Amino acid sequence: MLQQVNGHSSGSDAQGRESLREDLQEFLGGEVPLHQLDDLTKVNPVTLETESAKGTSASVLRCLQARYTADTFYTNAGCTLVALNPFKPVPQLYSPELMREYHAAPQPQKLKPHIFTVGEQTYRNVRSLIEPVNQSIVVSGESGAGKTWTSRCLMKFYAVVAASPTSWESHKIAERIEQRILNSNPVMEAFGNACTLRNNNSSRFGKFIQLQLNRDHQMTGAAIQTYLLEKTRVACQDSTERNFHIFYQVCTRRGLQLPRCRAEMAPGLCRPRLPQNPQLSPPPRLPQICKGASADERLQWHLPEGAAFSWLPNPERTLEEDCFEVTREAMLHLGIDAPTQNNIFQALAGLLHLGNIRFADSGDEAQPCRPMDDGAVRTSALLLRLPEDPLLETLRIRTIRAGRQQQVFRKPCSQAECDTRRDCLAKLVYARLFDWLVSVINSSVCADPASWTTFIGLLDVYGFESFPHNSLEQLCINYANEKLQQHFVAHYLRAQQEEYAVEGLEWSFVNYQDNQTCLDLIEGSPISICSLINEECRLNRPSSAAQLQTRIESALAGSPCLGHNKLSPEPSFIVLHYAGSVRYHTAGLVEKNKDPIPPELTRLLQQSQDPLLKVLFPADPEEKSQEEPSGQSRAPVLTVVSKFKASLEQLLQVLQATTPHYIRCIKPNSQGRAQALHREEVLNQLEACGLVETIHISAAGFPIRVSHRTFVERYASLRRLHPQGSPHAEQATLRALLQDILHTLPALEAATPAAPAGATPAPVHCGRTKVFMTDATLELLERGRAQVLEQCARCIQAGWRRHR
Ligand code: AOV
Ligand code: MG
Repeated sequence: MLQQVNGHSSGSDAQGRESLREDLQEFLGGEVPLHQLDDLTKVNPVTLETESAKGTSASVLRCLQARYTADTFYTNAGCTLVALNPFKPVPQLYSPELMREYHAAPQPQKLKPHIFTVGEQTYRNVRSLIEPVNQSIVVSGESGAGKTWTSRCLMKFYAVVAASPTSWESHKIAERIEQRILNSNPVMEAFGNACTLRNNNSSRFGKFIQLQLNRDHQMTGAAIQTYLLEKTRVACQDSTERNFHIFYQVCTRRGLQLPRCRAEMAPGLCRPRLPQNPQLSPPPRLPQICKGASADERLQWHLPEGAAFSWLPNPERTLEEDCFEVTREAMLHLGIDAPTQNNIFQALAGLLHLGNIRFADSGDEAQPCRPMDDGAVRTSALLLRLPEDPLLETLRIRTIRAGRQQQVFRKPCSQAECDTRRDCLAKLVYARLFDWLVSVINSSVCADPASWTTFIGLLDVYGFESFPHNSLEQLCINYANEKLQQHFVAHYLRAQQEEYAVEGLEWSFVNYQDNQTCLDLIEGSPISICSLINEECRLNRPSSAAQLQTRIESALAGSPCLGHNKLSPEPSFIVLHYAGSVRYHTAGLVEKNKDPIPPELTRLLQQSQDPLLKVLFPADPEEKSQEEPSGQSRAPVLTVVSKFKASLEQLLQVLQATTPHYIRCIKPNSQGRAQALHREEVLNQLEACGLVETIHISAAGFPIRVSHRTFVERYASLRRLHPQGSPHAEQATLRALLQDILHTLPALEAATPAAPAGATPAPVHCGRTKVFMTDATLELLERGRAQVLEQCARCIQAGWRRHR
């Protein structure tokens, strides 16, 4: 430990250690003896809430910094767990042994703060009386903070602690459900993640995974719901970013060294293929080198070495996420066989070639644009198994219906329109492919509805982001983060305070930061940013980016969350989000929100001879008339924003029907460097997410609340341990019974071996309709109950023996 602290200090060892001590002293408000330093930084006897009374952002920051310096990445902060991104492999923190240790601990909260504490607490809640029984873990934090990593680790945790023992009997590895569920990660990340300025492995879609548990609380399946994939990335990438990982994978990094952490992510790769007893099997050998596509495959997909693709920026930059073999193995385990995979990769190669199609203006409005490279058209048609001429025709010529007779007109597109149609075709194929993959994964991992009773939901969405250029994608992403922040505020801060007041509990109110004003600005009615963008789509009028900016700024001028937009060379508006201010550019916003799909494109894809595209684009059941009006259908078209809003609302409904647990991921620095904590950046994140208020409230709060009746029903038996009070349970009132049970608490506590002398009594409060308590009190009651049940079982056994 001493070495670690020394090793991390930048100046001389003694100096670094001394400054750490000073920080801690300031934080704790007292002298810290050197010998305690190790304890403080390593074991974390100081959870943040013990300091709540004097806790400020600065003191919280100091505590986190001291812990980070000592390689302690998790810290309790009231009802949330703060997770600092180590930005380096820490394999010992995520070993199955450690998972089992947290799972077996009588009181996991007493162990070092960890995501496994949250995982275990959540799991125990499923088995306890607390309503609602279904649980969710909401992992939040800005882009690159570690949300996806955390939710992946939690999935592994449940795969270990909630594994169903019976599935070992099966003879095929693919039948182990936990492994299959874990295999969904590399596949979804290959197709849905990409390297951005903020994160090399940035999630470009939101994910809510429901881990389904049976009556014995074993994982029997899962259901994955995804949210708004950033499909524009297929056809348009910032020059400093990349396309989705899968495109780089098919182009193959042969011989890519597979880092250990990546290898662990691929359960299929790391496990022996034959069923073996987990206790007896030798540790799996990890592959050292990642295999790419074979020369034959590359030939078949027309991806020769060194080929340049305009939709594949920065191909020279190899990431650990580029391992094709991991994706293929995982797909295989999910039931996507080699021929189907081959088909998928061929289609992806077809999209890459599609991206190389360039058009030159014909110089005559009546003449369609000329493709600059016939090879690209030919190859993409070949790989997508589309007829070449209709492909070219669809990209270059728009069909319009007009007049009373609905006459069909064919209008050559401008060069820019051709580009848009090409991009649209790629987005259409990729988005359908992604959705199809999700449905295939779901059908592979989803349990029969009769076989599960409860679930634990894990939410991992794209984190808050602000780039030099932000568009509709960022607006939606940040809107989702605002919604989640509100859920957090509503759930923990407001609900807790309000309920205390209703139940007549003493409470000193804390001011909390509400983000309703910002949400009103984004989604409120009648006028908000969303409604104004939707309105532009509905009116379908030509309007410039500058006009949209003016409309937003004048209609919403009264909102305190609309920033002052000065010195902007491009039309834009500024939103002051809870996590920081973001400038959104208005150019292209309306078009992106409309997301028009020319019907000719869909019809073209329906002509494909490719078995996969045939599934993705089935022919219309009843063949409609040949041509449809382009762009102006009669039914109100749902905009991207409206669809996203509806799906978010659905998600929040699901979350609201569960008991939520929160993990706040914090990014110690924006460069992704290990052992570097930038105070300013961390402070911003702490303040933005209202962490200090959370600590205040949770420290004095009682997170467990149970109705009087449920409480009495569950714990009435405790009165047997320490009989007193109302002798005739049947006649006693609910209140009296309740009091009797509560009276057993001191005795229960005294009987706890671990209870230190003079410990404060277990905190519990009896409100008007509910009993309020802390996790510790719940544990105490549950232990007492288990003791009584055991005594009863012994009595019954003894009586039974006597009767024989
Ligand atoms: P995110 O999910 O929060 O961003 P990730 O979970 O992808 O962020 O984390 C970013 C990177 O940080 C990972 O690829 C790892 O390299 C590293 N990392 C995170 N947590 C750990 C950990 N516990 N141990 C070691 N390395 C870690 V985004 O998806 O961009 O919002 O949209
Ligand atoms: Mg992520």
